Amino acid sequence: MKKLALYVSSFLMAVAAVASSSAMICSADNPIVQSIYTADPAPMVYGDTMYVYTSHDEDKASYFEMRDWHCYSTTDMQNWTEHGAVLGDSDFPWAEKNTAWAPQCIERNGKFYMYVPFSNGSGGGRAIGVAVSDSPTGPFKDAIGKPLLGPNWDYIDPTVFIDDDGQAYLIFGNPQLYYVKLNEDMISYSGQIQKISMTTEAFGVRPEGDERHPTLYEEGPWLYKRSGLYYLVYAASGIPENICYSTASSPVGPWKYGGVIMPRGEKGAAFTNHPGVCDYKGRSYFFYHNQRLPGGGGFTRSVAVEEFSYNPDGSFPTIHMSESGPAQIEALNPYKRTEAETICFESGIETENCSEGGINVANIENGDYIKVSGVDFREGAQKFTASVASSTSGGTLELHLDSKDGKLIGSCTVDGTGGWQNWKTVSCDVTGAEGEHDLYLVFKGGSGFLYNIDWWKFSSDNISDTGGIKPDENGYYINNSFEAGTEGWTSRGGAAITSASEEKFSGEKALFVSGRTSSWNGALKKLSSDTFVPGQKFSFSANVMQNSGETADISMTIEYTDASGEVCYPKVSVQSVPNDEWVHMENTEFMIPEDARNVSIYFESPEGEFDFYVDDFIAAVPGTVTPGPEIKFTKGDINSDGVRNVLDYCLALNGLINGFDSKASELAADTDGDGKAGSADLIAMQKFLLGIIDSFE
Ligand code: FUB
Repeated sequence: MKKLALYVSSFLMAVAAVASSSAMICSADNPIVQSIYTADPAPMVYGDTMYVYTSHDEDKASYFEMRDWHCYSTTDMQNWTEHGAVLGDSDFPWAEKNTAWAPQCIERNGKFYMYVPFSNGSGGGRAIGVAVSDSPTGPFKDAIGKPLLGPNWDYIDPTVFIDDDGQAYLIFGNPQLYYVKLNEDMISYSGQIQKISMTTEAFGVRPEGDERHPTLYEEGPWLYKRSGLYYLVYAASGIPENICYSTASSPVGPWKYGGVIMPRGEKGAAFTNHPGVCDYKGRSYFFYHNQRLPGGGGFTRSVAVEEFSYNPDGSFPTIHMSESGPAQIEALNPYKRTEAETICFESGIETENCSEGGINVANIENGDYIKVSGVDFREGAQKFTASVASSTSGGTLELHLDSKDGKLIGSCTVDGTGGWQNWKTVSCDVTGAEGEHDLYLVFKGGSGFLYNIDWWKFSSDNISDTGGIKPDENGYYINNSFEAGTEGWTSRGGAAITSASEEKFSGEKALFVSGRTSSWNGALKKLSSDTFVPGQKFSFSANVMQNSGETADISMTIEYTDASGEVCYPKVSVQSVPNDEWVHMENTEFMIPEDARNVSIYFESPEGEFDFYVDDFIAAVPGTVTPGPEIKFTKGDINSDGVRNVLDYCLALNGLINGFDSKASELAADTDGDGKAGSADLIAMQKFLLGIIDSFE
């Protein structure tokens, strides 16, 4: 018990402070979990989702009373969905109970490996176990039935990292840091456990340092690589802890001390801290813990997160604890089923395992509420449906916008269902929910527990069950005429985007794209994956014109991020646009690639920086042909230069192989007028050029 005794004595002063701390009133969105106390965050991005694994401090704990690890996920960095306890001390028969400290999870070859520290059940100190699952949200199982590492009093806080060459490393320890090379199976290792050199160059000078702690390093290492540099971020400086970092050109050092990231003395800080660093959707996030929840203290901690940007030289900025957390990355779609345990902030509720699978919200009492941040009701919701259960006589579920006392948009009566896990759906009408708002589910009723909720969703006549737009009677999902504004189109690069009346194909206005300083500048619109589902085909079309004085190409292009994180730019349609003429561009069968995310469509001209106009942009079901200007063409004159010669033959041949530049070229190449250009048309062109025929009639 040497290590435990040391920990206890170091923490005595802090414990005294905890005991005297009073509950704080907390009404913000950080910490990210309010239903239980969480600590030691370990973020992991898998697919398009950010997961965070946490340890779990028991309510009213007076030491590290920790029995299980929980998992939460988000796709917007404000609303977190709880996945419950995914692994616990009862899953490791060899471990001493109630000693479940800081975890980390990593994916390899479709399996998820969680590394967790315990006290060894048969003595000798701490030990590190490994559990495995087929899913990031568990269930995880002890992979080897014994400690992977240990026992040894130093062995806590494993961080796991797989380098570009496939070698996996586990780094761990307090106060000495160790590393070991994991085998590809991730549940065994090769070679000896190595000590990392604890020099002050590597980890800074601890002013009041002793034999065991000559450097700032304390515990909680977090290893990763960014732009060829390895980072080790860790809790430092003794009690209370701050967060510092070191960098190296190899995953095991030699390390060079980098400085303090999160200082001591932050409002609501606990005497420990613990980092987790992760990039997600092009942004960087720093996870840590504090004691900011009501009832919080050194042993009742809470995980929080901040967004940050690295300095240009790759060093860390100073990061402070905030109550608001990061900006929401994207709005929540309320027309898709949302798990009730998807929460930005809540008051009073608990969660539990649901008989239908997953988790449900429970222990709801009068006045409790859940805040869901940034919900986009778009043109307006008409109905709300929720799956509820109640062993008592239920209550009312009120829907408010922007605050728990804000505008009431609907109120659902929940009756008893005969059991806390007897699920029934209830619905109510909704009025006045348009555009983007924070949604508050406010629970009202008598005394005691009222009802449980498993999931909820809104509906509208215009929106499909998957949350996408329903096509109108013409098959159109989007029909932008630009009469009333830019209709969701935004600037790409430095271009100015306005709804202007100087030129238009139909109506009074068109989208005017001006002020371009580069050929890739233009106009862009985001395509929601709820409607524009990857792997499905759509028809995209628009009318475009330019008056640069010359004929020039205008292109309609999709921009998306693929599964490997690369940004791709497939062309939907490219048209050669004569000066001062409206031209129709159309691709009636464009497939959005299966692995596409963050999909946008944009117009640009690869040939210059001239202004151009777009009118009647339509996105529709596949095969939809849309109206455009009458196309002028002469059979056999593929480049519309007024003469029919060998160049036209070459352009027709190229068009058949690689696709035509414009609809006019394609129509001109269809010399027999059978609706498609083909080899018979090429033969006819040869005959024409050889003088065997003198017309294509
Ligand atoms: O949560 C228990 C211990 O406290 C962790 O293992 C340390 O990193 C510190 O956060």
